[in-house]
Amino acid sequence: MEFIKVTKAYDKYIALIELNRPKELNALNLQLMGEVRDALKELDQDDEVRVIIITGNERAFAAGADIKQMAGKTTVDMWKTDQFSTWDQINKTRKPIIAAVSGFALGGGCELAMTCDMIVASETAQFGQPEIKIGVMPGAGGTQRLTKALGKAKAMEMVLTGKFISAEEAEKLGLVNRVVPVELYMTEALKLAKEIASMSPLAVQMAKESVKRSFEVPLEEGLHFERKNFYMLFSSEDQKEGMNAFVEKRKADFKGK
Ligand code: DAK
Repeated sequence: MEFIKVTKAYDKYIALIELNRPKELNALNLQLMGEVRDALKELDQDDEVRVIIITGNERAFAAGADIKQMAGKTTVDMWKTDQFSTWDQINKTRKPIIAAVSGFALGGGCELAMTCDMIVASETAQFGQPEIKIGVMPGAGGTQRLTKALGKAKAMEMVLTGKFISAEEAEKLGLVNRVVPVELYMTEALKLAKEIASMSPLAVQMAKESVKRSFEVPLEEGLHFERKNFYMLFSSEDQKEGMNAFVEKRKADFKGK
C-alpha cells in the first residue's frame, strides 16, 4: 500500500485506514482509491475486525479526487477506468465505517466521508462539493447523499456554489454525528468504534444493512427487510448470549456467531 496505512487497535476489533498523501491534501488518485477498496474488502472478510475507521490527517481528510490526474481525461478515458465500481465496492462494505474527519473534506473527500456510516469531525473540519468551480459536478454520490442528509435547499446551494460548510454547521444540519476539538477527534472516533465493537457484530451488520436499506426502498419493503434480519438474528449464539447476559445481570461477551 503506497497511499494508505492500515493498522488495528482494541484487540484487533478496530481497523484504521489512514489516507496518506499529505502533500496533496490526500487528493484521491486512482491508486489511493483502489487501495481503500482493497483494504475494505479484506477487512470486511477479516473475522477479527468489527469496526473500520477511515481518516486523513489534521489538515485534510481528503481535498477531493486528484484534479491533476483527471484534468486531461476524456469521457472515454473515464468510462474505461470505471472508477464507479471502486465506489460501489466501498458502499457494499458490511462492517460499520466511521469517517474521522479533520480539515478539508471536499468533493470526492466529502463523498467518501458520506459513504461511511457515521462522521466524527474535528472543529476544523470543512465540508464541500466544489466541483462546480472546476466545470463539473459531484460524481460519487454528492448530489444524492448530501441532499438526503441536508435537504434540498442547503444541498442545492452547496452543489451549485461550491461553498464549504463548517463542522459546526454540518453538525447542526445532521451531516455529522459529533464535533470535538481537533486534538480529540481520533479519540472520539475510537470511543464510538469501541462502543460498537462491544456489540454483536452480526446484529451490528444486519442493523447497518437495514438502516441503509431505508434509503433505497419504500417503507413497506424496508419494514419487511428489517423483519427478516430481526428474525435471522434469533438463530445466532450472540442473541442467546445477549439476552441471557441481561437476565443473569452480567456483561455480554459476543463472539459473532
Ligand atoms: N487534486 C490534486 N491536488 C490537490 C487537490 C486535488 N483535489 N487539492 C489540493 N491539491 C494539492 C495542491 O495542488 C497543492 O499541491 P502543490 O501545488 O503544492 O503541488 C497541495 O495540494 C496543497 O494545496 P494548496 O496549496 O491549494 O493548499 P491551500 O491550503 O491553499 O488550499 C484547498 C486548500 C483544499 C482549498 C485547495 O487545495 C483546493 O481548492 N483544492 C481543490 C478542492 C476541489 O476542488 N476538490 C474537488 C475535486 S473534484 C469520480 C468520483 C469522485 C470524483 C470524480 C470522479 N468517479 C467515481 C469517476 C470527485 C471529483 C472531485 O473531488
